[in-house]
Amino acid sequence: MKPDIPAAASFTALILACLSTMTLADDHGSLHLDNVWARATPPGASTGAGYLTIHNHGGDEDRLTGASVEFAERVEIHRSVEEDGMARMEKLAEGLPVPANGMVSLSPGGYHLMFLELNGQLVKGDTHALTLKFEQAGEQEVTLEVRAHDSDGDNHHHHH
Ligand SMILES: [Cu+2]
Repeated sequence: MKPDIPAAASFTALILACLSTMTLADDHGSLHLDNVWARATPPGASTGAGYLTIHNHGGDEDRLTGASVEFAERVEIHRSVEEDGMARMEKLAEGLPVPANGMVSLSPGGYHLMFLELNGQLVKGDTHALTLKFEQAGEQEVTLEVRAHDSDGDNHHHHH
């Protein structure tokens, strides 16, 4: 009689159960990406802006380090700042931190994705793939929706 065999088997089963639970919970890493949109651009525009909300349900800080799209040559992470009454933008060379158990919003007047050297116009109602690069979560692909130029992005806010 070997009483430790059933014990070992149930221990293995327990480990597998834990692993599969973790895999389900970790579907998109610890990140939840929400309200992903870009402003429609006028004909001939060479740049555009994109926005989203990044929720981090994990206990570790992550960092948005870059992004790519098919409709522009380059994507930079920018912040709008006001200095001496003048609005200007600065590039976040170190990326954008996403706090543990927290969130960060990219929205008009603040942080945004800057699409540079557009290959075509961003037309209201169109959707495009957006690949975001995170230090911890790696590459995450989401769908970006083009909204009216004056959209404030709140119309489609999604609660979870
Ligand atoms: Cu910008």
